[in-house]
Amino acid sequence: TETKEVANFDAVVVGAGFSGLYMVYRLREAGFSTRAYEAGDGVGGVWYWNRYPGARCDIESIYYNYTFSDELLQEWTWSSRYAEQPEILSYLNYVADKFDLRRDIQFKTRITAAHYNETTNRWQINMDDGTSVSAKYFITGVGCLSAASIPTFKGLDSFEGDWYHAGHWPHDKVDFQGKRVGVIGTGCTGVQVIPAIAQEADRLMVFQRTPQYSTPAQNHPLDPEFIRQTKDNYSAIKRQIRESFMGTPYMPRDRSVLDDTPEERQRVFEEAWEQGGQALPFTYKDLVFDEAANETIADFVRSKIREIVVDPAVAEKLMPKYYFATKRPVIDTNYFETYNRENVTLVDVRQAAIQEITPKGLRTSDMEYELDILVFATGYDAMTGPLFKIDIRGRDGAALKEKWAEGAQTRTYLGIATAGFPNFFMITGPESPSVVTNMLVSIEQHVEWIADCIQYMREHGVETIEAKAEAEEGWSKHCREVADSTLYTKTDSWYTGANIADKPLGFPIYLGGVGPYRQICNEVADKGYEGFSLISFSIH
Ligand code: NA7
Repeated sequence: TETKEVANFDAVVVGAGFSGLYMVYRLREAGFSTRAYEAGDGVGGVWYWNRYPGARCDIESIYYNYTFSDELLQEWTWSSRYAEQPEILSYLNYVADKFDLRRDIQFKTRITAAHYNETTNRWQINMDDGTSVSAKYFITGVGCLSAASIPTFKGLDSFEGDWYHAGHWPHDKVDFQGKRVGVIGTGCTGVQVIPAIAQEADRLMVFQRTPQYSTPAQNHPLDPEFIRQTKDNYSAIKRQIRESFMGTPYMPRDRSVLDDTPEERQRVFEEAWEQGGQALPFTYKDLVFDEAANETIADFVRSKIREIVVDPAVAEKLMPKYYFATKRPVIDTNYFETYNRENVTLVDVRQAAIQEITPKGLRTSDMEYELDILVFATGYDAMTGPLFKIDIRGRDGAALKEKWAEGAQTRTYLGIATAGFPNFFMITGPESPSVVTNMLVSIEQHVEWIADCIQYMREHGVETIEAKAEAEEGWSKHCREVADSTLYTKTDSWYTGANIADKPLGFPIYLGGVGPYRQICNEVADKGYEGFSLISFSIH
């Protein structure tokens, strides 16, 4: 189809979630013409789309917000320890209003392609409405978990009931009353949606393939005194979370689990269980490095599941076997308790696999289950998935997708840039620490680093910046080495790409922590963007 070029910008940003909104703000403040394109009809990104019942953040709300504006920090107050999706979405709308961001965002428009033009040194960006714009900088804020994965089950088209993927939930409330509901998947999403649906539906069938470790969120309303203290001390807290491993003020205790007696361990684990949230993985320093250390905590969680779940046969089906915390640790409210409800059935689809979706429901190799509603909590094509939905082409028309298909899953420099793609920046890209951390800390750091870089280029008359092939090779190798020193790479998950058929396996996440990572990025910038080629205007 013919495209019509309508405008030129300094920068085009993909998405109006946490990343895109802040990128627009920073670039506008710095005086660059910027336009963000967003497929949804409102701001929020994943928090706009994930409206399923029970959707909640797994990072404590008080640290899951922007920190760039003191005024904003003081004005906004979260209601509970872990914020629910509607509250997070209200926050994002509040931010968009406060900083008048919507005027630089075009909603209901999806970017379909971005091609680098080597003659003009500009990006040509095409939209799904047939229009096209050009920009000097192309910046993606597409999120890491925004490309929904729906397994290709035979017969889904024939299903006579309603079906939804959790990440594309309808805006109108789904009514589960009196319905027979099936949920496929017991990852973080399944663990949140299952207890919520169980309270409403007539019957709930959970189709579980891999049992999950999940520990109590111990969610509660926030105490006004705690809020006041936190707000009063936010600059110190901010420093702490920026220097931390995970982007929260918590650090793993500097002690090996194997140095404690079994009784002492039990006491420490119990205490962390009561504290809830992400306390358990932080009880000892070696839990994700050493198999024997990991087994102690894995055993503890399994014993808790046996305690909670009344029917021993159901409890046995729920026993997780992978290394604890080598998938993103899941926290819940009444997840295992839900299996004690009379209206809930756990179906082990590892033992009898799902064969097809039928007009009336779902058939496993040994049974047919009649369903009115089917919910896919089947996850995402993480990290690269959202980028690959756009046809991104750099020098010589080379596609990003093809570049990253060769041998390794990804190759980036710092998770921000990739060789062959000048003036292209990824916010929370593959091989950055983002997805294993508090995304907000990673997002702010990336946005600020990118905005500073673009300002540096303006000040120094630099036309293009591009990662050097050897720099990205070094970074990808470093990421892999750090990952290989842990147990993470020994578990199949969306981290490794094992959850998506035909996806090359890898480990495209930097596990060195947000603090050390920030230092590395700052050093690169301080050395005049070491590892990048900077090409200036040539005046003849
Ligand atoms: P996850 O963590 O990838 O979980 C997806 C779940 O769906 C998981 O239990 C999968 O089982 C299951 N699944 C996927 N495909 C199938 C098929 N074909 N049959 C049966 N079961 C299947 O995604 P979430 O959305 O829960 O969470 C993603 C992240 O979002 C989360 O970590 C937070 O950071 C936010 P499997 O384990 O593959 O056997």
